[in-house]
Amino acid sequence: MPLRPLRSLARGLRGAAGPGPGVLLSTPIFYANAPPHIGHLYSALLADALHRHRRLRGAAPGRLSTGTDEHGLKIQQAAVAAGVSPPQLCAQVSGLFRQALTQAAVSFTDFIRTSEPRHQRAVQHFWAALQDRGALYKGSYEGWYCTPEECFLPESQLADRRDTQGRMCKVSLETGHQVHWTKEENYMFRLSEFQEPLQKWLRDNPRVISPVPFYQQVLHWLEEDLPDLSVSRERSRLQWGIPVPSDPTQTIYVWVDALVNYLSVVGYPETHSEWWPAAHHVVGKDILKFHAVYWPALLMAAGLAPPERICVHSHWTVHGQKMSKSLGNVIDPVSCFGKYTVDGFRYFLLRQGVPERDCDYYDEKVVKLVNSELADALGGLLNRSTALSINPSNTYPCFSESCFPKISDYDGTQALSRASSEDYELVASVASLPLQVASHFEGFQIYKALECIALCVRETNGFFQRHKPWKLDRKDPAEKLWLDTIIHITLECLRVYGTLLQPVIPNIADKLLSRLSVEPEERSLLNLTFLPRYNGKPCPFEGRQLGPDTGILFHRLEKSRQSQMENKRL
Ligand code: ME8
Repeated sequence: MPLRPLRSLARGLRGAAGPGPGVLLSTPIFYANAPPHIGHLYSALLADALHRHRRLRGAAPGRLSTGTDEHGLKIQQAAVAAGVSPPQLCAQVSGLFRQALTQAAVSFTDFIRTSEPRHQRAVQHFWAALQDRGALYKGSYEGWYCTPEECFLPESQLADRRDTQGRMCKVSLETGHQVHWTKEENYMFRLSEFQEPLQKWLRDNPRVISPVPFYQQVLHWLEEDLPDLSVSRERSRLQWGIPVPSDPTQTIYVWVDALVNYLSVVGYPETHSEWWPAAHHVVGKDILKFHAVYWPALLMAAGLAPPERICVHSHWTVHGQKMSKSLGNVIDPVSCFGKYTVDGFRYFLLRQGVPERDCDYYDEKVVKLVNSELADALGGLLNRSTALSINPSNTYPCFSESCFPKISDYDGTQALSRASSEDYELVASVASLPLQVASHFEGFQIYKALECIALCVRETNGFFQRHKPWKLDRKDPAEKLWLDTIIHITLECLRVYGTLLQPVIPNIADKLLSRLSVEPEERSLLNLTFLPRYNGKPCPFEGRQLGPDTGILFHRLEKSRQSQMENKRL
């Protein structure tokens, strides 16, 4: 049976995913015109899990930035509609985002609001750098402007529709939002000059955009025409924004303003070089062009390097439909925390969300997944393996080499050996799990990491079930050795799962590791050695008293009343 040597595990972890320099991880900054929904939360959770995983791997301290995008016509109009001033609307909505992300245990180190003076300074400095380097010119611009998307759209991205009064109008093909003909004097950015430098940047850095289909999509865009970009609006039309430094009749385009947030958080223009360009942006596919075409070009034009990495994810739909205020199907994350707990909901989004494709949300799916994987499989395993009936001393029991000899030493003659080939397979799977998980995190495939862990949890339940430790007689010395070995292996597996799950379900992982009496300094991914006794090394946990919290790890969720009723109606 091919087995991976367990010894190489720690070395492998250090090599493939060991300590690295600190990076700035970022979420998009969210428009402050409406409260957060689960799509925003998903972006933030992906970034948070990556940030926590890096920290556990012993990388130099990094940063995780998030915040709110507060300028532009969209916000100006939303404030008018709400009967409040733009600053009032922004303060209120920004507070909701901060609260929801904090409640979700997103471990952000920076929260930026684009209305802050530090950001205004950074944007104006960035603008001046573009101007000094000849990247801007004044021109007359006309085209179809889509306010909800805050950009001009070419004819190829438009369709003809009738509005609510039956009049013909033009709408964005992708979002269905109405566009308006706009003609004005603007500052233009020489984007067209960056077509080749952008292509070269992508060719030289094939891993800069993940997953691969999005990388290819950007390369494809760069084969098409790349016209110059309008980067300001007339102040008479847009007052809620940062003025162009040398021309108070113009307001800086909201996307230039917003993208510079990634520099403002690291102290541009003074201290950014401590971090830049070690920036990893997590973004939704809807804003890929802004991050993978406009942003790197703007940076190059201002004399800075493009970001190191762009991690792109697709969208959540709800019952197969796009989430929208008008459809009334927007899912509020805070109510989800109430229904499924913070960790339950974090687990669901990260386990089910696949960056390459859109994912559909419905309540029953959350209940089913979280009950089966967190309550039954993981919680059940902990509960069964720590039950006082089979482990009355409530300690981490000892491993016996004679019951579970190392495969290379095993000649089939040891009388006490009770291990089967499936057991050795389990040990091999769990031994290789930390490396697998690290490589899935590296590849921005957190859902795959969770899939691998869930599979191992299932295998461990199978191991426990197969050997029925509750039937072994603790008074018989030979049986006791085997009983303790079964529990030892199970707790070792649980220790690995708890350690690996910390970036995704920090509260549950903490409870699990505390129950196993794993100290905070023993929870790093760097020193994670599974089942050292199997390799003839001492196990620091053997004989330790288990933690005092014997409560249920995760309570099964009830199906919500509403979804029960919906099911009956179907
Ligand atoms: O675009 N599913 O802000 P925004 C998954 N302010 N993720 C979703 C989603 C969905 N259904 N809907 C939104 C903006 N998102 C700009 C960004 S950055 C310099 C400026 C996530 O409030 C996804 O990450 O519209 C998307 O890119 C982001 O929220 C857009 O948020």
